[in-house]
Amino acid sequence: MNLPMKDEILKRFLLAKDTPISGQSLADELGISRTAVWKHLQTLQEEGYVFETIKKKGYVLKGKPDKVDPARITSFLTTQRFGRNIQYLDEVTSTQSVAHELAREGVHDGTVVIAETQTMGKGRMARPWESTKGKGVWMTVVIRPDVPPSQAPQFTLVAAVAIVNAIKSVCKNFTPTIKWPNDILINGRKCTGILTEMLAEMDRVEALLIGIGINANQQMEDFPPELQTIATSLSIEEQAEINRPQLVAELLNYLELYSNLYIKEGFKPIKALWEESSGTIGKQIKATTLREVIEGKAIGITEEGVLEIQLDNGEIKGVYSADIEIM
Ligand code: BT5
Repeated sequence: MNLPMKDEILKRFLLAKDTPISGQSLADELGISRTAVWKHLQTLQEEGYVFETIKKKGYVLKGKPDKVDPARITSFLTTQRFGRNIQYLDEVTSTQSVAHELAREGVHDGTVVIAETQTMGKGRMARPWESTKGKGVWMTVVIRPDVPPSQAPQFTLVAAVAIVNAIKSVCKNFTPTIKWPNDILINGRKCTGILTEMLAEMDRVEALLIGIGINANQQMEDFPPELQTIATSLSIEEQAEINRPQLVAELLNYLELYSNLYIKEGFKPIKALWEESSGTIGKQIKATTLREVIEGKAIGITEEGVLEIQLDNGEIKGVYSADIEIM
């Protein structure tokens, strides 16, 4: 697959390591003008790549945009509220815990907590979440929608749709799919998990904490053995380095767009977007809930985001939360 010209240039610098590459040789090799080469280098610099000029020899790539610091994220943001307040931490137990504290202190809708690594990253039901340092997106977005607690699970689906679109805007070599309710898969392997937690009163959500973990730049050996058969990263699938700040910003751009859409028009438009990217609907599945194991065909989600499974005897069961195995 042909890469965009800017990425072709970047790839050559990554391969050349410390050997300088001249603007003229790039222009000749790629069949473009030296001015065009220079413009692409400018764009790469704006994205956080650092080039050193070596007299009479050319350029060497000296730095990559490898931190998810707020300045880099903000340079790609188009939002009004989401990501306009970012708490950036090098190491944290879990971004969810920090977000809980901030939410209780009353931070604004769209506040983000993001870290380079988590020492106690968590999935649903306190399962551990592997958060390799500097390689993924480990973040929590605090949102404050004016909805009853019963609608909170729908925000996992809003987030899933936003994540799929953000991934599609930075990766071109594959199509991610959503596995109900909270996983994003690439070719059957998990690249993203979502954990939605809530601070609420009886009839009103005070804050939703949308925890998102995306494997961005891990290579297979970065994963512990037990994940090597079930997990993947965007970089492995795209065969390129992922610009994490750009990915985070795209995600926040889409998350604001879709939560606004949800607040304005309800779940219906989100449901349609979700179904377009679903890898669950139409499949034979096994759903393990806290109470039972249900096997059947996933036939759709309801207006509430509940998964409907048709059993062999024709009966339809609705599932609010479960672990899904696609058969
Ligand atoms: C999830 O739970 O998938 C939700 C993960 C949410 C993580 C984010 S990171 C930022 C924020 N802060 C946190 O502390 N958490 C959130 P669940 O569906 O229960 O899946 C958990 C299972 O996924 C584990 O039992 C492993 O089998 C697998 N797993 C763990 N780490 C993984 C990784 N990096 N990539 C793929 N699979 C992983």
